[in-house]
Amino acid sequence: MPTNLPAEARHKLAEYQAARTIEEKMEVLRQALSLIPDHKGTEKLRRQLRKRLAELRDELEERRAAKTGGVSVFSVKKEGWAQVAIIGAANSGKSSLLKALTGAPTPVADYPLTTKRPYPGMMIYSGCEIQLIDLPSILTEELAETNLASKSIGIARNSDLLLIVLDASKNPLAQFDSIETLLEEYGITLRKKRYEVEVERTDSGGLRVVVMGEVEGGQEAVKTIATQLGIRSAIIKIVGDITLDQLEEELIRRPEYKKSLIAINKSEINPEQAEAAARELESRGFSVIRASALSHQLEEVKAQIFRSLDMIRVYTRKDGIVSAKPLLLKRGTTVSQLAEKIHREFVETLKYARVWGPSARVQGERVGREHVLQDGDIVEIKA
Ligand SMILES: Nc1nc2c(ncn2[C@@H]2O[C@H](COP(=O)(O)OP(=O)(O)OP(=O)(O)O)[C@@H](O)[C@H]2O)c(=O)[nH]1
Ligand SMILES: [Mg+2]
Repeated sequence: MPTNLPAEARHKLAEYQAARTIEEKMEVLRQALSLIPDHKGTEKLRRQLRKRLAELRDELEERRAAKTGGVSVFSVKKEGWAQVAIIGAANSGKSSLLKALTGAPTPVADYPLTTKRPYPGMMIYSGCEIQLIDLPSILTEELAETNLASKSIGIARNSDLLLIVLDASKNPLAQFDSIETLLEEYGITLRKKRYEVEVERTDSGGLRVVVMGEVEGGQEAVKTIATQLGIRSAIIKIVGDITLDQLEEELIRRPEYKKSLIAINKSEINPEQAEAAARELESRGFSVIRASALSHQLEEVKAQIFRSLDMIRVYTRKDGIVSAKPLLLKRGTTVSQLAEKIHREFVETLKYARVWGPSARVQGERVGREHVLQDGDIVEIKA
């Protein structure tokens, strides 16, 4: 077992999986933490659990505020077709970018930790409304976690894209590494995983392991880890190659993949450093853009945000008239998913659709429910 935990701690973690209410979960986590010995090998797990605890505490606070009719300053109403969360270390220029990209009023100042709550703004790009949310810094200038980090990350978790802002005039790579580490501790990964683990609990029948790929230690090792975590009866499907450390992480707390775009801001102050950092991050497979919130030439930043969302624009047509504004949809959306998005009842009555544009073989082609749409399509739904 990778982290080498005592049995009682393991059992507590298993109980956590089964806990239903927030209070229960918090109690079990507190107990688990007290049972995990304090040494190098358990450091990461302890940090992850403490963060989970912080998030649960935030959730509880929000619920209590909602019950008494209060509105938390930390809730943001989703507007527009997609949400982009702006995150980064203090003073990197997040608020300045929000202002420059959307015109929304948000406090900007030359001292750190100015932003104390989320500020939304609407970015218009080629007819699409995309909500950007400026968030309190998750790290100080010295790269220590701030006390609002869990709240900011909570909002980031629910967004479609993270715009990670680095300060080119300081130490952009160190900032990025600290941000990535902190996000991982909060269960968010910026790297697409090469494997997929699915646990389907069953009432009886013991453990069944289905592997399509290479698992360190083979099926027996998977069963051992699962049993130790209190999973006794389940079908565990693993697709791809995975180490036991990764498997354990998936079972204790599955990291969630988030799309990201890195903006190296203030790049006009130190263009060489900005360029070097950009190249390094690109070589690690990330999308990077050099930016300057002061330059106000942010068309390229807008375009890149739009591309990074990886969404498609689809226009609807009714009685021969094409909608002025497109709908923004996830790549891979089908005709029936589009119908559902327009109106729930539409899905049931949907007969066929006609499509003009990139996904049509002939213009005005008649297609079925499973037809996959492409950017720029015009669709008329026949119900
Ligand atoms: N030279 C230069 N200064 C910038 C740029 N972007 C922001 N600034 C300045 O950097 C300082 C911090 O900007 P903010 O936008 O408040 O930074 P923030 O990331 O929101 O910081 P906090 O919310 O305070 O943690 C301000 O003095 C801005 O004017 C840029 O591209 N170039
Ligand atoms: Mg700010």
